[in-house]
Order: sequence, then structure tokens, then C-alpha cells
Amino acid sequence: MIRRLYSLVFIRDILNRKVLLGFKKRGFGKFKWNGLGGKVHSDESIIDGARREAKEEACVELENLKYVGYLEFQFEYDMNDIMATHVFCADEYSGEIAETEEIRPQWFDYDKVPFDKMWKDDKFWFHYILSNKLFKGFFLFQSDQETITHYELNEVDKL
Ligand code: 6U4
Ligand code: NA
Ligand code: NA
Repeated sequence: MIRRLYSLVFIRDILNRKVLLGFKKRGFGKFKWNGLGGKVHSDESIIDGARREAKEEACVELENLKYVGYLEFQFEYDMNDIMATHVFCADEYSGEIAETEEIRPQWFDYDKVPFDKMWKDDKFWFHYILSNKLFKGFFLFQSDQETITHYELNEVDKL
């Protein structure tokens, strides 16, 4: 079993109760709304990878990332591979959020998160993002990347 490291970052505007999502224009998860993020490179820490992806995908610089969740994704087309995804939140940023070749970023009200256009697991755990709770989960998808065959999800005290 190979666990590949990924980051997933949600920028929150706590005051206005909005969260930043990115519409993925290409690659894995194309045409879905999701957090920013991607593969962690072998020469960087997970948190540095999260920071780098936020900058590459939406042109934002993040200082204080909070580690909020750990999710494992597995797809039936390759049972040897697990996407070990470390989830972060950021409540401040510098620079100007901008669209890139990979991502079209947009703010969503907490109560208007477009779950029908996101990965199917997101509606299970997104409330943790909005309520500052730590979580761990595992989701097994069928090869269509749409159907969840099995999942486990828990709030945790520490990650
Ligand atoms: P490239 O284009 O190869 O450089 P990179 O940006 O490094 O890609 P990418 O975008 O393929 O990596 O990483 C996948 C992203 O999708 C990570 O942020 C993790 C996230 N992800 C994968 N499966 C997911 C799922 N089921 N639910 C979810 N996010 C998922 O919410
Ligand atoms: Na990415
Ligand atoms: Na990327």
C-alpha cells in the first residue's frame, strides 16, 4: 500500500461567514469545486506544500495555517494507492486572490457551499471546517470517482 501525501486548504472569512473554494479547470477533480491543494513534493513539509499550492493556484500567501483534518481517499481502480490528504484552514491571507490556469477561486457563504458540484465526501465532513473541529476520515470510491462504497469519519481530539 502506498500513501501519497496531499494538502487541501480552505481559506475562511470568519467575520462574513464565507469560505473560499476553487473551481478546478483541469487535472484530477476537473470541474469540481474544492479547496486549494495538491501533491506534497518530496523536498517540502506538508504545510509548506499547502502554502505553495495556495500561491500557485489562487495567488494567495498564507501564514497561519491550522491543521484541522486528515482524510484518506482510495479508488477501486487502484487499491494499492491511498491519497493521504492533510486538511488546513487559514483565516488570513496576503496578496490578491486571482484566477489561474488551474483554478477559478470564489467565495461561498457557509450555507451555500455547492456540495452537488464537489467531491461526494465533502458534505460529510465540511461542517467540521465551519465549526473548528478536528476530524479524521477514510473514503473508498468506486472507479467512477462518484460513488462512495465505504467510509469512516470521526471527530478527534488531536491529529
Ligand atoms: P498536478 O496538476 O499534477 O500538479 P497537484 O495540484 O499537485 O496536481 P492535485 O490537484 O491532483 O495535485 O491534488 C488533488 C487534490 O484534490 C488535493 O488537494 C486533494 C484533493 N482531493 C482528492 N480527492 C478528494 C476527495 N475525494 N475529496 C476532496 N478532495 C480531494 O475534498
Ligand atoms: Na491541485
Ligand atoms: Na497544483
